[in-house]
Amino acid sequence: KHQTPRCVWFTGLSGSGKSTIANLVEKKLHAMGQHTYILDGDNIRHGLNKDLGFTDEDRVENIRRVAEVAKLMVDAGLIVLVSFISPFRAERRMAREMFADGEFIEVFVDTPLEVAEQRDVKGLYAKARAGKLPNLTGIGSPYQPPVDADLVLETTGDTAERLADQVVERTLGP
Ligand code: GGZ
Repeated sequence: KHQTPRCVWFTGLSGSGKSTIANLVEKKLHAMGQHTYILDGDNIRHGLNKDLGFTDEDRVENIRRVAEVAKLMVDAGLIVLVSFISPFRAERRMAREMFADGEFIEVFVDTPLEVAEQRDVKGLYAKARAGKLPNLTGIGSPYQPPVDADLVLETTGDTAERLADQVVERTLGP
C-alpha cells in the first residue's frame, strides 16, 4: 500500500510519554507496512547535535536542525516521528511552516508537570528540585504548551496503546 509522507511532531515535558507513544506508533505503522523513522534525543543529541546543551539558545538550534532533518526525511517519502520537548511555540511554528498543509501533525503529549514529576523515571525532577539541574524544562526553564495542536493526548486518562491508535489514525488520515 502506498504511504503519505508526514511529519508527526510530538511535544511535551520530559517524562510526559512522548517516546513511549512514538515507539508504539512506529510499531503499529510497521505492522501496516508503513516506513517510518523516529528522531529523538537518543539519535540526535548524541550525534548531529552533540555540541548543544539546554540553554534557550541551544534548544532553539536543536529544534531548528531537527526540523531540517525531518523535512529531508519527509521529502524522501518517510513518516517521521519527531520526539523532542520542543518547548517554544516559535520553533514549533517554524517547523510547521517548512511543510505543506496537512503534512505536519503537531501532537501535544499533555501530561501535567505534577504527574511527570511524580513518575520521575530518570530522577531529573528530584535533581532540579535539589538545585542540581537548574534549567530543567518545567522547573527552571519554560514550557509553552501548544494552543493549536492537531492532536492533544491526555496521558492520565488513557493507555499509551489507545493514545497511539489515535496518532496512527490521524497520521494515515486525509
Ligand atoms: C530538559 C533535559 C535537561 C534539561 C537533560 N531540560 O526525559 P529525557 O531526559 O530522556 O528527555 C529529556 C531530554 C530533552 O532533550 P530535548 O532535545 O527533547 O529538549 S529540547 O527540545 O528542549 O531541546 C531529558 C534530558 O534530555 N535532559 N537535561 N535541563 N531535559
